[in-house]
Amino acid sequence: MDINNILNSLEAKHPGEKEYLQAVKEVLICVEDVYNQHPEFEKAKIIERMVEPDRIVTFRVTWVDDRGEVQNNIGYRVQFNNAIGPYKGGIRFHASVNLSILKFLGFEQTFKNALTTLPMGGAKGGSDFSPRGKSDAEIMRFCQAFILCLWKNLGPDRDVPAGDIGVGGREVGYMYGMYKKLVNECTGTFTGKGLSFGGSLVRPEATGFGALYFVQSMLAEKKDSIEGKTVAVSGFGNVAWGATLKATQLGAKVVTISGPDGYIYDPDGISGEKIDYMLYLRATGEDIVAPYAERFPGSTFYAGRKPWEQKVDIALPCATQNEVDGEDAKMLVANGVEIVAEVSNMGCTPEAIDTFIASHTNYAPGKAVNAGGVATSGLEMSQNAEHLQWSAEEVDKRLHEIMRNIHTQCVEHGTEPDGFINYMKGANIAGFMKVANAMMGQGII
Ligand code: 2IT
Repeated sequence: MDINNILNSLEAKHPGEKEYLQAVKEVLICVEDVYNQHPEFEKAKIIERMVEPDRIVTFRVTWVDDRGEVQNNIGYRVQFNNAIGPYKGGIRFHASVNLSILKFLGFEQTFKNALTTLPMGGAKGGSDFSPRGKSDAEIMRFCQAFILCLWKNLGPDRDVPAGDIGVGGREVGYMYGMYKKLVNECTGTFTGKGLSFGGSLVRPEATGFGALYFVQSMLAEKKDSIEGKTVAVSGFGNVAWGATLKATQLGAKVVTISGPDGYIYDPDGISGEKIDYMLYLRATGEDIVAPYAERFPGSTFYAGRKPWEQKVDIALPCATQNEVDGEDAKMLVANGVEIVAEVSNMGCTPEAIDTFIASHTNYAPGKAVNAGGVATSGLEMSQNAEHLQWSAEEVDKRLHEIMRNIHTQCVEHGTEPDGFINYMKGANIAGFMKVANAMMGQGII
């Protein structure tokens, strides 16, 4: 495989799609050696087929705001790859959403879902609609308008969306409600649904919980444990909340959270009612963390800064792509960080990853660390298909097993001759091999 050739021709076809090209480049570099050991992959043009989405649906979403004004947004669904199972992946509502971002997310989702061992293909969707400052009625009208444009492409064995940034239980409920009305079937075509209409216990917590189970495995591999460690978390949404809750339960101390306005440093640890306060902050819809410092004396708000300047044992990026850059990584390493586990998708820039790997810092990529979210979505699909609801213990036990299994796959494929575990390489090779083999088995399609 000639990586530069493939990347150059992709760039010529999709100029300016920088996040997508970044995600593809990371995977190609990691899988180059194993790919070259399989001439049959080259013959079947597996890489060339894998890097292009199967299908992209783009549509205009028109809705009316509370002032009676007509609003237009762009909606997308990128159905990336269904070699392993139905298209599966979240929906993101954020002003920054564009095709490059959704293609990178759909591409990553394909390998992440393969790592879960559950039968799910990869997809992602969303809109440049910004939920910030919108009323509940506006959110509902937008969700309904979005689904009116997309519903024909969805189905329990075709494409199953879920939440992502800007899409939580409320938005999934509104979208699923409209979907159900249109198809007149209760097949559970969304995951992350409310508990009373087919949702799974533990799904809201699952991304953060799964990430901490993964971190526990990383520490166990080093004969260490999480108890007493200090943790920097970024973000303050659903994922940051679940991660903070589980880290605290396991005896670690979370000292930061962040928002677009800056970050909070709380040396006493973010525990108890402070964790609940994150939900309150999110529910205000203002997208700021500054009020935390007024509410909890002893904590400090640093405007316009990122938490990576604090000295911590574990860094958990839980906000968005490329939130840890080369400079942040240097600061973390200089301060002796032991583990960097991406909970956001592609949370670290390539420069940051190079810094971690060069210093032999244990860095693990989002597609392994945050796979507990979509894995639990897979468990929600199973429950819907058998028309049953499992107990929280049952779901949590399976989530724990899945995360341990993903860690094992990373160690198996990512351990270097000197014993250093390159989790990025391990996750990419393990995910790639599963998707490649599934594609090979189904012929040239
Ligand atoms: O990035 C992700 O894995 C998600 N947003 C969750 C996707 C899902 O289908 O649960």
